[in-house]
Amino acid sequence: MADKNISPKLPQKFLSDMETAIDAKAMITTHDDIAPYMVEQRGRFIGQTSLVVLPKTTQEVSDVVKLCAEYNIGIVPQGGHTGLVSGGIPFPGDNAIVLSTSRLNKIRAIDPANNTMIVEAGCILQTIQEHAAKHDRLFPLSLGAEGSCQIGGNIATNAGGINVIRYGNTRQLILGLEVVTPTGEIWDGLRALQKDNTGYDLKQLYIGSEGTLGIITAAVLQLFPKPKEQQTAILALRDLDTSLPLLNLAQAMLGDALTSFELLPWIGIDFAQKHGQGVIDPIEGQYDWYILMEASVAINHSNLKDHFDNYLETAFEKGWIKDGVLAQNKTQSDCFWLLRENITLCQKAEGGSIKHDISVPVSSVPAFIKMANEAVQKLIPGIRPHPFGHLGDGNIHYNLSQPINMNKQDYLDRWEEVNRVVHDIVHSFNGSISAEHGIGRVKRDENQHYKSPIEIQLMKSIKTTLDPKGIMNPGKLIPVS
Ligand code: 2HG
Ligand code: ZN
Repeated sequence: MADKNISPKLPQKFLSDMETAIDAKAMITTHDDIAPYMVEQRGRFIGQTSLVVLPKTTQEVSDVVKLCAEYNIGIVPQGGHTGLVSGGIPFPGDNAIVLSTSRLNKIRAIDPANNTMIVEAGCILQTIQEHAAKHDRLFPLSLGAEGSCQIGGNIATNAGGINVIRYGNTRQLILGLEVVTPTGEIWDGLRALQKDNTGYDLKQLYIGSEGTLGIITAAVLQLFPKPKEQQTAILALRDLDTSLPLLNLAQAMLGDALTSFELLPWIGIDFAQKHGQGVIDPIEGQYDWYILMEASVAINHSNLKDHFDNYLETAFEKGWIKDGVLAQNKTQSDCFWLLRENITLCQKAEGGSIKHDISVPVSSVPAFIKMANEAVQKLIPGIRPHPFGHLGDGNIHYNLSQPINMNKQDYLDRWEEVNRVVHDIVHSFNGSISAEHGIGRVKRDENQHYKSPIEIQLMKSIKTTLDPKGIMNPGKLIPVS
């Protein structure tokens, strides 16, 4: 039942109609119970709403949306709440409710012969990976938050992760979608087809639309044969410039088997060792740059290890790497990935961190890093660049830890100014200011700044055509005035 914490902005009639549309138990209305849905990952913003609904079926989602459309109330879809751009919370003044997909969490079907699986939006990514594995299949989307992020959110944000070099972004892993439109209609596009050339590819419009065009309620996922053999290594680089020839050599000597090629800086390894739990740096000594790479094949007796050994030997001979460790077993490779995970997690422990999730052509990554490092040092002497991430995709998390003795808030107050300097450099490489985290609210204005007027205009016309009342995730991705 609605209680006194309901904001006066939500009409009483709307709330009682909502109770008819979905079970009252699926409505969260008290301040304390709403609070966890309002705190976003990075803790930069606190959302505000007086209602969170948790529908259990697509029909219930449709009923909720119809009601919101009738009363002109905004809807912010929220999945596992692991997003990094404040796309999943309503901002004060948005007059929006939150629709959590958490209870929409059935695996509807798996068809191993077709290499597909149909899942609902609220399924946890790791649950999906495990279910596919039970059927000797791989769902290759993999990222740090996989234990709690939901596939609906992954699709809505076109998530990337550590296997993109081999399998592509989420966009490449989806064959069909079920979507509730902003008028509450249900579009059943759950087709499990490899070929479907029947006009505009609507699913691709929804993928990456960050909840601004409708609510994804289910999806057909593309599965792959499960890898039978895997090799993981950490390499210490001679310098940043050798990262590119090393990548190209891996592509030449390991071919399609290459699944991850991640850049790690010493500062990240240092933070991870200082603040992480159970983190081990497998390489003795200290180098400025490292690569964590993995290769896998889906057949037995593939000689992958021999190919990998040859690769490492060649890299040594050329002088591109100074040291390298090949994981001897699964425990050791898990250890390498734990280090990688802690590079993400341990930035927090070193004070303020100004973030960028950029991409440039792979061949420009070293030049970008050098140019950006120089520019930010000039802007804030003592700033500690912490660039890491998916080098194989040209996607670097160009994060900047605060100078050691600077006040954290004074540093964070310079967020936009620093972003502009870094993004101008990204732009000069014809890169992207959001490679895999999306735009949300955090990068909305910055996105407008860099995209051409025609691109913005096309995006706006799509938004206003599909969501004329502007109720879907208001204020995110693209502002419509
Ligand atoms: C990763 O690759 C994530 O670990 C998070 O995308 C990156 O901390 C970040 O900015
Ligand atoms: Zn990443």
